[in-house]
Amino acid sequence: MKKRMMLMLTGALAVGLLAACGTPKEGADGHGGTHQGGAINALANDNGHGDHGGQDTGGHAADNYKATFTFASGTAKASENTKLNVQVTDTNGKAIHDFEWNHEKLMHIIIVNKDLSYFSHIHPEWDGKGTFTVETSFPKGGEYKVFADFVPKGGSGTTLSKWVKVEGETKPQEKVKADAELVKVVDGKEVTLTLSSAKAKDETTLTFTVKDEKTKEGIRNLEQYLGAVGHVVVLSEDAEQYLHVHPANEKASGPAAEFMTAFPNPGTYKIWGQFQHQGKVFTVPYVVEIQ
Ligand SMILES: [Cu+2]
Repeated sequence: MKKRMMLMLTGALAVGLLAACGTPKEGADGHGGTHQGGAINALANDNGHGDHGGQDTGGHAADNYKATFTFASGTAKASENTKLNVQVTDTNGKAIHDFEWNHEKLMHIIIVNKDLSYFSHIHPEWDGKGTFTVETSFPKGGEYKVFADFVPKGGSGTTLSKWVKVEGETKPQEKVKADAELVKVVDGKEVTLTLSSAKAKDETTLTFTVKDEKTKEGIRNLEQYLGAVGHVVVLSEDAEQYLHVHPANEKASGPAAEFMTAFPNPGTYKIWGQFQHQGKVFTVPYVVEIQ
């Protein structure tokens, strides 16, 4: 709420504001940060091609935005409900109040922990005065990355992010390891992921095929989730690259759900597919190796 309500900034990120025009190695989310008046800011240079890949680096200063992430209580503690506030400004500090509806929401927030074993996709409320707010809780102490995904009015898809620190007992970090098999069972569904290419920079189709776990019948009545057949998030293993993914056919209803993306570089990526069936959203995670 107030600037003095500050978040802890991780050492690795206390490197100053990085995202001026075109900083290729920094990826989509302009994760450079600085302590400014006690709040944490993220600066975006992601514009113009927000729907394709995380290599959105060609931003111009005039198109850049900044997000400030704060916890209403000042700090966040593990297992406690915490109010997260997000404010968006242009790079001159002027508050942005107009956002486009995007996949049925004004803002999407994704939160992951350092080893990507934790994933949360939530939607904050807009207070009409400059602040998005959402209540959340973190399972353990440690570092989390918060991504805010939005479309400023007249602008294009923008993703801003920040590592935040949560107080409390931490859990040992595990390596993000590629899955031997891209078949997962979640909530009674068997979901298989196939990639049309495992090569960086290729326009790649991710196909999720959803079957009933027991009968192995394809599920043909997937419901619309956020205005499409599903929602997919892709992050590089260090969470520095947030890939934009869009459905190939929004109106599909299964058993196959196809999404388009492009992996910017070789490496390990985690993919979360989210689908809705019989009123319930289920999330299927995969880890893939891209050449
Ligand atoms: Cu969302």
